[in-house]
Amino acid sequence: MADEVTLLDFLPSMFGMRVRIALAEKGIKYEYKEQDLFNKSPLLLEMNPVHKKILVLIHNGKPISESLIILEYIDEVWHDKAPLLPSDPYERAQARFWADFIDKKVNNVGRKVWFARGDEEKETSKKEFFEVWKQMEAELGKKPYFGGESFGSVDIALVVFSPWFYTYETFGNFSMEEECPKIVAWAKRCRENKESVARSFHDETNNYDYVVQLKKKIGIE
Ligand code: GS8
Repeated sequence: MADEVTLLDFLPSMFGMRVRIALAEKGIKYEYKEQDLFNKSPLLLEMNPVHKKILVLIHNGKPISESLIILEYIDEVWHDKAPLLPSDPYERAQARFWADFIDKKVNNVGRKVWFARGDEEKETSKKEFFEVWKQMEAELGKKPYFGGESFGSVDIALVVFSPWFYTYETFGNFSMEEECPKIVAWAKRCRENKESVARSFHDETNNYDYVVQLKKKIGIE
């Protein structure tokens, strides 16, 4: 039986982008169903009754949630094509450690930059933001990719934040290139060398507009 794969997704989502990249790396065809997060569909509520969030991968009728878990699921199910996680148990554990760090830290510090009010809060959010990104830069070191010579799961987990650099820079009034040049060069490398990244990279000004709208909706601006 051919695999039936459906994504309940939301185009600007970095979490959605992770899974779109992984599916493209593996060459898996899927049906894309854009979701309205302000008016959730009965299908989304049925498929992710716990968190009620995108994204959800539905594989042959069975739902899986949480982007990093989905990434590993994809790697395990389609293990014969383009491995995403290292096969060595220690390296696998390290890759999971960094993906977890990205989920716990990178997203949060970025949101703080978007939502910071007043000079003091803006300054603190910028400081926290670069503490985390410089940590990622140190982990990258001299390697071309977080996965070493090849693009892997940590690259996927992190590169999805790069279409948001423009939004971070605009709200934070700073330059990623000046503070983290190796990260900017790595993101460019991923986009230039990986069609899976280039194809799922969405318009940076749209992302900015999305955050402007979001701030209005939640009454921050
Ligand atoms: C995050 C999903 C998420 O935040 C993952 O898949 O990795 N840890 C999860 N989804 C957001 C949209 S992307 O910012 C969402 O669905 N929000 C709707 C809501 O919170 O009601």
